[in-house]
Amino acid sequence: MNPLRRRTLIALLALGPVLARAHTAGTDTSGLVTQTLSVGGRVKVSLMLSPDDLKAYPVQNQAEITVKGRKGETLRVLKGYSGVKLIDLLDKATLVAAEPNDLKKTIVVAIASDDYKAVFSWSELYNTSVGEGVLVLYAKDGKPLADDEGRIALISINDLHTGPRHVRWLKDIQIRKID
Ligand SMILES: Nc1nc2c(c(=O)[nH]1)N[C@H]1C(S)=C(S)[C@@H](COP(=O)(O)O)O[C@H]1N2
Ligand SMILES: [Mo]
Repeated sequence: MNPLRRRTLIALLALGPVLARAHTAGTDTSGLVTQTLSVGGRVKVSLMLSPDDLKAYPVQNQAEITVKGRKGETLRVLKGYSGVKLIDLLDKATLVAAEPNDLKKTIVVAIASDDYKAVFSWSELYNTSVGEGVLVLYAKDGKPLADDEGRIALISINDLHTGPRHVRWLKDIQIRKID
């Protein structure tokens, strides 16, 4: 291989991890930012919500949320966030349950614009203390969320490790029923 091609190859290899971590601070994530959140699937009324629309629901102010990674390490501390409970949005959309046991088979998928997904079960949301702490975030210190998180994000604050279900650039909430 000639030296030039070799240098190009090395440069590209060096860039790999940078591209893989494109969502981290300092990189341009403006292309991933979502301006609206849809709620659809097994609901009576589909919703399309902007951050302003979310203000119509009871506000949940969180002084401090610690985002923890898989090993329990603190990834970051979110301060001064405002959001709404996911279950308040689901109640507005009204889940479809044709048969009494349908809800126990129902799952709620939070989908981001980079196709990152996190799953909740209906039982977890409505029949455990986790549900109360699943928040759709839309403001920090009263201002819109920054590009590295998007205008709308979701977090499950009662999780042991809050990182994995901190869904940045939240785009869609899909309600599905398993077989
Ligand atoms: N949209 C989106 N959200 C995401 C991810 C992602 O790749 N895309 N990674 C998740 C993972 S695995 C972790 S640990 C946390 C870490 O980032 P944070 O400190 O910004 O929460 O973000 C989560 N949210
Ligand atoms: Mo993670």
